[in-house]
Amino acid sequence: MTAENGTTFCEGMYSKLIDSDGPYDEMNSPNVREQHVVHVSPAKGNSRQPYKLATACLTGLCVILLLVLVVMSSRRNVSEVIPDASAQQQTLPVNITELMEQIKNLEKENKELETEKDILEKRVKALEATPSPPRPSPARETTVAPAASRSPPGLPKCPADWHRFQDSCYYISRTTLTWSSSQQFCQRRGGHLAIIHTAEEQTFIWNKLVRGHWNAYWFGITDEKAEGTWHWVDGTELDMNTAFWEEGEPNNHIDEDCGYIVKTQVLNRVPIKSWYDAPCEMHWRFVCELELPAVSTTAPHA
Ligand SMILES: [Ca+2]
Ligand SMILES: [Ca+2]
Repeated sequence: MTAENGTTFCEGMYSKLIDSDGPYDEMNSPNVREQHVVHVSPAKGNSRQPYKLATACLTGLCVILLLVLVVMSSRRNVSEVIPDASAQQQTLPVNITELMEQIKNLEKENKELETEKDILEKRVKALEATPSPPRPSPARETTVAPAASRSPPGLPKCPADWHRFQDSCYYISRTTLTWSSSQQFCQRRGGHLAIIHTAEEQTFIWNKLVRGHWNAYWFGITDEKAEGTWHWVDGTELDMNTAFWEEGEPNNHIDEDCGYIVKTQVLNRVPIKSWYDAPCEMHWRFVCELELPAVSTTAPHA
């Protein structure tokens, strides 16, 4: 259907409507009526066609309007989204800058802490390498360990961190080693793993030990050479009358050839029942003994 035909149909429709309503007097005259009839005649063949056409026109208009609305609203949405995006773009760099700043600060702190750690480690190493200095005293005394054979006049004293009992000094380690490494540690300091001959000595040592869940300390006894026959590190055999094994020990439970003392949190445990045997390769703390050089004023070591 062409536009010309559409115009004709619309005019026809309009004329038909006027004709049916008949608002004007002149339209009632037979001439006018005749004239109108002539105009209407093209649509006369199908009386429903004008309504269809009007509907089509209106539908077309509606579609066009709808399209216009859709286009306008989409443009509006875009214009609304863009400011949000631009706002995010404005805030994002700020956040990133802040985060970068924080990362830089943390890296700096980490570096400082690492430097501090290195310094402390060096200090610890230096302290470990330096032999314990003698305690300052008004009366001049020599250190005991390296000069044991050269007995100075007067009463010898124990090095720092060593505890005096009768003629011996005892060192309670804070680190753990195997039994043989513990013995070597003590030997390097002029002593040996503790040899315990009396209940008093055993109690003295036990009182110096730190309590713990199962705090174990090697001392100088082993049955490595002959199973069940216990010898001290000086080669003498253990006198069973002055042995302080826990009940049921030693039991050589898992090939256990070295002796240790246990001090636990249980307060009713007693020092004279605190010896156990364990595999010598286990890492326990240990007790060193340093025998002081005999002087005339002190009794010889029992
Ligand atoms: Ca054994
Ligand atoms: Ca055992």
